[in-house]
Amino acid sequence: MSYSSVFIDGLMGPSYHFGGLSLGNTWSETHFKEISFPKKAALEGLHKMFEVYSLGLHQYVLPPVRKDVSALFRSLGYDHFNSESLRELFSVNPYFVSSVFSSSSAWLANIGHVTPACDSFTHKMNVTPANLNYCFHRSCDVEGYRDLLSTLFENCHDVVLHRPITSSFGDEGSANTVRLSASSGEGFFLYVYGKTVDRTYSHKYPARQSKEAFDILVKQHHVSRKFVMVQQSQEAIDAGVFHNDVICFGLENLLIVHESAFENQEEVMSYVKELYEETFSEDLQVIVISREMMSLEEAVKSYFFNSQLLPLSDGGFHCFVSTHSRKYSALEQVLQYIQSECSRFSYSYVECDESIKNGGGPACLRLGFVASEHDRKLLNDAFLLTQERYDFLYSFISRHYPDEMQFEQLRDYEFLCECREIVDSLFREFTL
Ligand code: SUG
Repeated sequence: MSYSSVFIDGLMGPSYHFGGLSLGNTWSETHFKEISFPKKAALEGLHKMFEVYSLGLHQYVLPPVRKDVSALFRSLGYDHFNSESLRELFSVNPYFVSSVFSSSSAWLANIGHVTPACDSFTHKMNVTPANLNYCFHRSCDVEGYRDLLSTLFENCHDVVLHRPITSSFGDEGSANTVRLSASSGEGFFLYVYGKTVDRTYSHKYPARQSKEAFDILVKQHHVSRKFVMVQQSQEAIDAGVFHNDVICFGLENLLIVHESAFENQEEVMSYVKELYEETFSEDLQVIVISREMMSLEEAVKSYFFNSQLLPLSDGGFHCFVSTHSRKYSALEQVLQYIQSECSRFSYSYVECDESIKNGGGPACLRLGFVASEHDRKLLNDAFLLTQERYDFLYSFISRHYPDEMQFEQLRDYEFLCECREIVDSLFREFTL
């Protein structure tokens, strides 16, 4: 059976802003309260989707998650969402209001896990939404994600959609998974965790992803035996690597990783390579970017490792590097080195500056997985990106989204109601 790649991106919402909500994500901390540009943010994301679609790949687009704001206000102790309760909540703790109106649902790499049918003993695609328990604002998206995923897969009778893993164990979705594969298409997963229950950590930043969540996931999805659990280096987490996709990426038989990504990196990498090669009798190419070539600090600041790697029909890899990464002097050398090691590697630039200011590069913006033709054709067409859909969304966003937003507008009831109305209209346009 043939499998092809599917990419699902979310649209940035109209109240996109910089709330400083993510401890350990140095981007979010740095840009706290800066003026944001919601229209620009949404159009940049849409443009990236169009670039993927233009390469002939299957690209889907989800509207921003629609949150039950009244229920969220009730959970925070207020009977209703109205101008009085908003004013009061904002003066008590603006963090709550910022969390409820955050557009974090656009970072779809965190929406959940998809194990394709070919990698599961069930021979079915298994899907688990992430619990995103680390940050309150992200946990506000979980119900909405579940609804969107159910709608996306509603015609796929063979797909198993699970409940999120218990929130006792942090799970941040596919941002901490790298799916490599053999030429047969069979997958080989790297599950990268930052913490386990039996150790206490006293470092600068807490880790988000727990090993226990992966233990549960492997069992729940009946993942076939080809996977390795790898521990993120605490040094990297403390430098701002809050997800593995900030320091490592890969596809098929290519893995690109910074020297400081994992604990005991050399041993771990030789084990991964050995196991992959033993399993498939094929070579795994591991390209390690040394600190000398790009320091850990520069890896985080440039966000290069969050480039989006795509498979080309001629067997090559194409990488969307953010224009932001270009500002860093080490980038050129890194790209030249990768190309000298892997002749199938090409790249071009995409702009996603607004998203990056909150720590979301090209790869954060998408959930990527492979699906059999049978499963893919059953995905809900309401979300399929086509030229027509792109044109419609482009004009809708250009007409309706606010050009800019000040943090203080989070106390403006009328403004927030307008933002909700924009999301409601988008849902109607998607016929949801
Ligand atoms: O969870 N930023 C997101 C960025 C997610 C990036 N995803 C991946 N690496 N896959 C986060 O930290 C910041 C929101 C704010 O501060 O307003 C935020 O949620």
